[in-house]
Amino acid sequence: MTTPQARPQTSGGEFPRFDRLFDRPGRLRGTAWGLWGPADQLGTLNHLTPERVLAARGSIVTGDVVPLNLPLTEFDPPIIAHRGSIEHIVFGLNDFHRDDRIDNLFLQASTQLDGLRHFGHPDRGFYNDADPTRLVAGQPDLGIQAVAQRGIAGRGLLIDVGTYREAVGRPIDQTRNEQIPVEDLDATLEWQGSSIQPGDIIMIRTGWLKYFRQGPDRSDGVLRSPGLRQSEDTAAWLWDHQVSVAASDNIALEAWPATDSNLTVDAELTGTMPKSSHSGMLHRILIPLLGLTIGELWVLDELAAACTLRGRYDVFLTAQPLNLLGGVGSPANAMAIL
Ligand code: UVW
Repeated sequence: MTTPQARPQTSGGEFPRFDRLFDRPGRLRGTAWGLWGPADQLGTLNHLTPERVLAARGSIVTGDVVPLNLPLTEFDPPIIAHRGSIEHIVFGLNDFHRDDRIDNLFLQASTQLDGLRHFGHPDRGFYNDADPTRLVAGQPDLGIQAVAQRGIAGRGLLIDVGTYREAVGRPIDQTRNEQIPVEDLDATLEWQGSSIQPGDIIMIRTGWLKYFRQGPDRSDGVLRSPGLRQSEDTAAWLWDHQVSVAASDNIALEAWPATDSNLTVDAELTGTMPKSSHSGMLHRILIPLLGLTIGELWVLDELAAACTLRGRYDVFLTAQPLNLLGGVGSPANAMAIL
């Protein structure tokens, strides 16, 4: 089902900008569906062409390796209530042998990748018009195995908006769901002396994970994190830069909860679908309409320190999800090679 290295099927061969997606007819309007073929399962990962992976060699300077993953057991109790904590059982068949297994593993409970099954758009559906009845265990459609069988490797680019905002005297408020506009991302890139190249795996460091790991007061029981602004211009920015993956060190890439969002869906406005914690989420555009793989809870602090020292923010990046047929998400298994 996968279409590795698919070329965009567009008139004239040029890659359409976000606003051009709204010129597309009928069901395709405002979506990337069909751009990489009707059976495509990879979405923006198609930007990671062999030529771009090869060119990413140029980002390796010292060979230092920086893993970007939290422990699988990091959050106990779980950071999102319905994603339980793992139980790791080590046992032996005799005194001189050990095996182990994990029970209750929620694939998005720690540093993760969200695959294309994770969200559909309530008015439009799932990426490439996938049949929702097939998005179940044991079926391949939009499953994370398609990503695992391809692998994620290429040029990674850290966008350290957290440090930039501190440097300009406007620190991000880690205690609330502050919406970070794309203007701040552009300003960060300029401040770093970096620019995004097509196919980049971008890593947006807000500083939230570092703050959260210090154990802030959560006595009101509400999880909040700053993140990308919930607006169409954020989606356009990600699409027009042709990023292959957008990852971050916060809970949802976008601000959480999405209470200040200006994104609406008809199904909720007309009352055919009840509002929920997903109301207003940018996920509903990025994953199903644009086919963007998202990374969350990536550990970016050591990488940020190393990038500051070397004065450059591009790295060679790999992330290898579990080869799980029909998986919705996966531990990211991400690492940067400097
Ligand atoms: C949230 O919903 C907070 O994030 P995700 O489901 O993408 O992990």
